[in-house]
Amino acid sequence: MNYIEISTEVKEALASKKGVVALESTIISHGMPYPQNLETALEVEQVIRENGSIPATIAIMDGKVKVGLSKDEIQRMAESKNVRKVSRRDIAYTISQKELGATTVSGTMIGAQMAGVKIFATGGIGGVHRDGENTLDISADLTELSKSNVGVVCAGVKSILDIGRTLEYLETLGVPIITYKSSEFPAFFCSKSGFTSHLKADSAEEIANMLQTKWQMDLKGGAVIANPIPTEYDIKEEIIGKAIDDALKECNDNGIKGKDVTPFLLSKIKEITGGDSLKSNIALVKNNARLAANIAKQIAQKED
Ligand code: PSU
Ligand code: MN
Repeated sequence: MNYIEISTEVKEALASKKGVVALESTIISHGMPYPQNLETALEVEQVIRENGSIPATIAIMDGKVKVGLSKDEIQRMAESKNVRKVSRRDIAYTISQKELGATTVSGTMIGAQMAGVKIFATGGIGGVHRDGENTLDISADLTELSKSNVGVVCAGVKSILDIGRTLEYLETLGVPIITYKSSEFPAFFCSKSGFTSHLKADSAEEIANMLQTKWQMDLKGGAVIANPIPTEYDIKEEIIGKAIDDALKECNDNGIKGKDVTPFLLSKIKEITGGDSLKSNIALVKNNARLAANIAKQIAQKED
């Protein structure tokens, strides 16, 4: 197929049954400010290597889905202005126009599936927005999780979203939600959300077993693998709750809509918390990369 380019390193890793972990590029282009976006993207790749797997950052460049960006390409994603935020609906347009595109969780899952990468690490997934029952603002990440066979390791769902409705929606779509070493679903900046996770796993191996069983049974789609933020980076609910409420109010007052909502809220919350939210965000992404690298290794070893 002409529309995908897999780096030599990633191709070799897949062929030699090494673990491979997909990484998204929206977190680089739209989720974090420069230069922390660049530093984090490179450090996260390093964490994956240290844990015995190979990173595959995914983006849309030069009319192709690129799987496994070079350092220069990551830098391009971190520095470029006007990068299109690409979810499933935007992929064909971005490729045919040869635009630069940063893939969201949904876009990255599609690239990973095309390349045969089964595990993906990120910070947080999109979900049902607050007031989503009226606006119908529900992230394409959720439907993608029911379509593409990729396990997504994340720190849960931010309370900028309606966590309860997000979990209900995932249940309707048949997407397993499995929390690592906790029976409570995490809320990104907080290790606890007040919502029970219907599944729990105590090791990377248990998670790998569940995913492989699902795919061997041809039960399509991925899974949410929720990894609570390390406790030392946990932000207190009263602090983050107020920051989120203020950011949401400003978002409404400014009439921000659609795909601009999530990046706007992330940057406002960073401003309101004086950068603490960004520190936590970076720590949790690395923590997710570590778990994802271990799951990817287990899956690769068990494949025949
Ligand atoms: N949540 C974060 N950081 C992010 C995103 C979500 O904490 O960078 C990004 C991811 O790429 C996710 C996307 O797939 O936002 C969801 O956007 P939307 O709500 O427009 O579907
Ligand atoms: Mn949306």
